[in-house]
Amino acid sequence: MAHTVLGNPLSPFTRKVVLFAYEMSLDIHLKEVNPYFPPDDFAMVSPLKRVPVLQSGDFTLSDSSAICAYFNAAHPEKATLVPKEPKHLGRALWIEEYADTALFHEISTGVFRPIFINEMRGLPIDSKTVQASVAEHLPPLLTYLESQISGKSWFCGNELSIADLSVYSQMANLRHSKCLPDENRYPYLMKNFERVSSRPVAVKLHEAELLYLQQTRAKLKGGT
Ligand SMILES: N[C@@H](CCC(=O)N[C@@H](CS)C(=O)NCC(=O)O)C(=O)O
Repeated sequence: MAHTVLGNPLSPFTRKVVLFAYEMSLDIHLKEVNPYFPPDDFAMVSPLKRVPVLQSGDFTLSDSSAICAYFNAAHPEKATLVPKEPKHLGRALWIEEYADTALFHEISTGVFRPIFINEMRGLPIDSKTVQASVAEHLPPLLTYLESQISGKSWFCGNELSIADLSVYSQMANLRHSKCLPDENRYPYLMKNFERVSSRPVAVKLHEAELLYLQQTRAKLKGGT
């Protein structure tokens, strides 16, 4: 069955769900919704008015973690991204939570919004906020993540999991902002980022995001 994901290409939570589905080779279609200017009836499908939202036939589900858990349970034959070993499972869900809360908050308020949301609103980049985030607020979070992957290729066990996809999905907005962390300071974390980035599904999605950014900027310039 084809799944429709309502979301935005630059939303890290949408990115997580799309990557998760692509890695599972699920048939999904992204339908663009801007959560800051949502359609009138959006609360009917997303009670918190957030993206992503999954629509599969008459089944609707909000929240990236819930959607990934659903995909995983609905397709047991392809369920490799959520570890089964109890400690790996616990750690994967913890790293996902850390990325979804602490990392999201800092990247969103400290970097992404001061650059891109300002740009969309015709405002100058808030470089002071970006600099403070990159120099002071992000490093402790990145240092923690580095400590969790140090000496390893993947966050949990010896394979790609939802933990890697969750961290990547947040950090991809640092790449769009040209603020990726220094690989000498966070060697294992940045190698993990590169490892996920180079997966065919991530390359495909990144190219689509760059195109989306280009088109959005062209529309802004054209005043449409
Ligand atoms: N816990 C949610 C968070 C989703 C979320 O915060 N999405 C943002 C976009 S990245 C959003 O829709 N924000 C709109 C708002 O907060 O009004 C998830 O994992 O899906």
